[in-house]
Amino acid sequence: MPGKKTPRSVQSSPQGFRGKGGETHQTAGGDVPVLTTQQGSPVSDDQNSLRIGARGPALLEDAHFREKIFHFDHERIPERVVHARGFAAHGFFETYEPLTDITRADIFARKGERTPAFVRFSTVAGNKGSPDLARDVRGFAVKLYTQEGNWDIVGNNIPVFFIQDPIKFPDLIHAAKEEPDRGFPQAATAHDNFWDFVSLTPESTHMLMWAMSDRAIPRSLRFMEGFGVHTFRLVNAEGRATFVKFHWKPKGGMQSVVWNEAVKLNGADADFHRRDMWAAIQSGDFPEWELGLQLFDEEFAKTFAFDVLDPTKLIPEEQVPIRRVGRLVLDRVVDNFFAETEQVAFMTQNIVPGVDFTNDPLLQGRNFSYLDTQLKRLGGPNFVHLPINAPKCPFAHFQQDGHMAFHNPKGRANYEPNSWGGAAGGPRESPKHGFVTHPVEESGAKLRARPERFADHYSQARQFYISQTPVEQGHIRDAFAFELGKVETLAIRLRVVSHLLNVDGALAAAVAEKLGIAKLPAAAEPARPIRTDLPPSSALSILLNPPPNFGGRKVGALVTDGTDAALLTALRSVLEAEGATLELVAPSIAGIVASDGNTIAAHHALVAAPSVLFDAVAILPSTDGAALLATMPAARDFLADAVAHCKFIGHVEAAGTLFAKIGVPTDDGGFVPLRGAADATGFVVRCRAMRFWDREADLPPPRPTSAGPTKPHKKQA
Ligand code: HDD
Repeated sequence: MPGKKTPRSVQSSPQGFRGKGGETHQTAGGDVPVLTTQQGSPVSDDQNSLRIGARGPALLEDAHFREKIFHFDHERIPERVVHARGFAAHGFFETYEPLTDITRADIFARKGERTPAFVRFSTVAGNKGSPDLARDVRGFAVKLYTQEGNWDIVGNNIPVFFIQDPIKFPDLIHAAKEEPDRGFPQAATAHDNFWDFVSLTPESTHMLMWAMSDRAIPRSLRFMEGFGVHTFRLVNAEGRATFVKFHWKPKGGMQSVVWNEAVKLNGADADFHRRDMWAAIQSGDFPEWELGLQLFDEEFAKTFAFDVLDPTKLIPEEQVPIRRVGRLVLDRVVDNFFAETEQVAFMTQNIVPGVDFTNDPLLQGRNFSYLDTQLKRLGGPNFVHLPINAPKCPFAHFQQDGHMAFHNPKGRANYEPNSWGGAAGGPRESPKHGFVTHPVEESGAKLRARPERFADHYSQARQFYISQTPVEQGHIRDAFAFELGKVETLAIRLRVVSHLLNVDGALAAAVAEKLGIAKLPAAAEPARPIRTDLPPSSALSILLNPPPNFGGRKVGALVTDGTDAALLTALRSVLEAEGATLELVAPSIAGIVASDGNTIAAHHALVAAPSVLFDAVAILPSTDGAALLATMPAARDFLADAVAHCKFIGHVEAAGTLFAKIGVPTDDGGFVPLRGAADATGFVVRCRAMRFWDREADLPPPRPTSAGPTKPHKKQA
């Protein structure tokens, strides 16, 4: 007899494995279904493969083992070549008012109509397992399952892009991702190849300003804007076209972290953004954005200072105001990450009647690229048969067969025209309802060239910079210094500074100083005169557009045995009323015994919950608790980081000994005394400002906005 068998463990089987009526074959006991092979054959032993004798050779006839390992070996599909790391959720788009005067798009036809949506957020450069808080552009891809087909707005959280021509996309991405000889750095542009490429590509300058700004380190995917980037067209039933740029405006306002915080968050919780999104949706605090349209006509396009087909330029909101036309709400997490988030196939070419492209060369190139990538990743031409990619409206065509064909038409007609007549003849084209390309007149020579008006690479970079608050400008300066500090080749660092000189002289000088560059290089030769008359646009700043309140944010309360129970209750209820949450961080995960003798469970053990996880902190120990915390290095880090990251710090008097021991000066306005339950409201009101920026030490004095780019220095020999 072979050796004793290990006990059989039977897992619940997904619905797809059940019999026709949803009933299971047999049950292993209770309601637990019997484990089967993919072919449905019941399995008796899933612990031991088939062999001759307990110590003998394995047998090839073990079909269950073969199938199980075969399937496992093929579980991975290629990750996206860019935007590999992502997180997605379901929701809906709700139309505020009919827009039939502007577009015949069905989604905008009826007030209050809800269209199912699926949104995937991503970073660009990192691999699938990279951390969430990499300094990077965030993808913001929206699939709208409209009644007239799927419409994908495949955008980013930055309204411009690095390059103007799609032929440079492989170069850009090669340069940004890990260097090919060493395979690092991952999910980071702070390396020579990236800065070499972008410094040789001056059209990147505007986007670099955004990428080095706090936009590239959002606090939450919920608190960032989204942009369609390109100029598109909306076309109404009469065939009249209007240019449009798409914007997603977060209802919870914009918010970012600081770089030092991002670095620490990546260690504390590499899944910070996905966990945040998951938790918000699961708690019913549904993330929401409004769709904004910037609508303009040919006349505006002709008079605008830049070419509206140039994806390295934006149109300031002050020049073309944003009209809010609906809201996007994410209210359901996925059932299965692979089936939905990994297999979703966004494609810029997915547009619907009433929407059309423009000649933006980058957009045209993207329209070509996205179909290719789906074929590679999803393995065949039938990826639209996957539930996440399939339209939710009726569809009918004569495309057939191919790998994994799920929707197979019945009947004889698989071509047209045919003479089978009626329903037997299958679908027919509809000149009335079908998509009609806007009939733009085009003429010209075949050539490889860029429009002259694309050549101003610095004016809007400068406009972006002067639109930032001094705090934000300081962050941009530090980000350039950090990234270039990782660049080993001096010539590359100097080349970047030579471009910054065309953006803002003080910025270039500050970055150069931080890099120890004693003599500024000559400014790069601009291809077009740099405009210094573009006024600041407050819409470009995060801090000039503060969130409406502290809703959706989180306070971490450092508590110990003896913590004031009444204060804790008051704080929790004020935060709840604000739409925010309170999480308790205690010396041990077992929790605390509060001042009223009740045991309260902790959300986190102090060692596992640095203050970077929270938007603000409350230091609420008892006197004895403060003495205990003073002995704990994690408490010191908790507090020191909260101070360094300019967070509001509510505190009881007993926390004073802890502050003194740790050496934290508490006299700035970011420390809010909590003398009792009555002070809870005041603390939360202060938190609405999100950060106490005055604490940031070496801010440069606010500069007049009229400061122009530094004159080109004499060329060095
Ligand atoms: Fe792209 C993915 C956004 C330029 C080629 N892109 C991808 C995703 C987003 C963007 C959000 C991830 C979609 C998802 O979540 O699955 N891409 C942009 C934006 C661009 C841009 C806003 C400039 C305005 N992309 C761009 C160019 C090309 C591509 C110029 C090629 C010529 N992008 C791709 C791709 C990807 C992709 C290789 C990789 C995975 C995928 O498509 O599905 O085809």
